[in-house]
Amino acid sequence: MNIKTTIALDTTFKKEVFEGLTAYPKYLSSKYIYDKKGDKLFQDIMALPEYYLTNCEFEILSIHTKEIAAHFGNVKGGYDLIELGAGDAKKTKVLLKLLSETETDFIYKPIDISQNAIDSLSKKLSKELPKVNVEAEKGEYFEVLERLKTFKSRKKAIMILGSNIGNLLHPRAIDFLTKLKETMNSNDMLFIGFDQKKNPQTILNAYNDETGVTEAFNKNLLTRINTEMAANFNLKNFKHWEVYDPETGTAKSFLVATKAQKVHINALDLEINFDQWETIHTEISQKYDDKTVAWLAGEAGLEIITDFTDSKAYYKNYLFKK
Ligand code: AVJ
Repeated sequence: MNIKTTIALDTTFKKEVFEGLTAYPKYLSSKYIYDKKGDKLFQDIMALPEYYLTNCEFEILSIHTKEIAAHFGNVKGGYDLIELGAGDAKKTKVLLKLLSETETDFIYKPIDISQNAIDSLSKKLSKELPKVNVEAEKGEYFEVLERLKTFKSRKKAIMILGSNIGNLLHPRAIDFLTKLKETMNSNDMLFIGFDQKKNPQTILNAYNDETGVTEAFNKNLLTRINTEMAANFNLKNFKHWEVYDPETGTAKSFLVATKAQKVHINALDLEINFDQWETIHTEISQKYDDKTVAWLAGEAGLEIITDFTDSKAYYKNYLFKK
């Protein structure tokens, strides 16, 4: 290996871009969509009429607030309400409000990969829900899980909303759930949102909006490579493409090269060849049913206590214990 290669692959982002774009078929990880612009585009997606997930989960948390709070309990010594990927906590606020009104002893620990999100959330919560004790942290899921292991003594309720788990293929989801379980004590709770299988057209529309917000979101991967790795992707030469397999429940996003082209990535000292109609697979958004969630839980050694759904049964939040 020459020195240049060692320097060029100095971040995981670069390493993964190198791996994914020199593989066949090509792929990139959706976790890299989320820089400042990607965060904003995802906010825009959540406001799309086609993107039903957010409203459904909001409805679930609004209707079943009391029941969810009762499951978390109001224990002596209090508990930590840990939210992984909290974002703007729009949905969680409904629950926080109730917990605060019922004088539940808890600390809200929102965790997000975006420092931006963490800062504005802490500020907003101190104004809107001043009685809630907030300790926000920046961090990645798995890195945070490691940290969670170290405070095993206090009761925990862990929340993961937004069907974020859907970005993981089943084996990785099982691995994730297993690691979560390993951080839990027997009275800890785990509350996770899983988007459900439904009319395939409804799902396709959610990931293929007319206005092109999802396309811009998907293409932000290329924009990031352009700006952070001095590359020359021409966004116009790629088309956003979504497929959904109703049998497996897997929605997949692609960027398809509409013409043959070469792209140069300076920071990686790499030239990438695209044939016409060659693909880059960028994201999976897995859809679930009860059988699949029960299987995942079983593989991870978790028990389903109950689940909550919206009026259209588009979405479900499951409550697990160890
Ligand atoms: C944030 C992973 C839940 O897969 O539905 C939205 C991301 N991608 N539109 C999802 C996303 C395209 C979203 N998650």
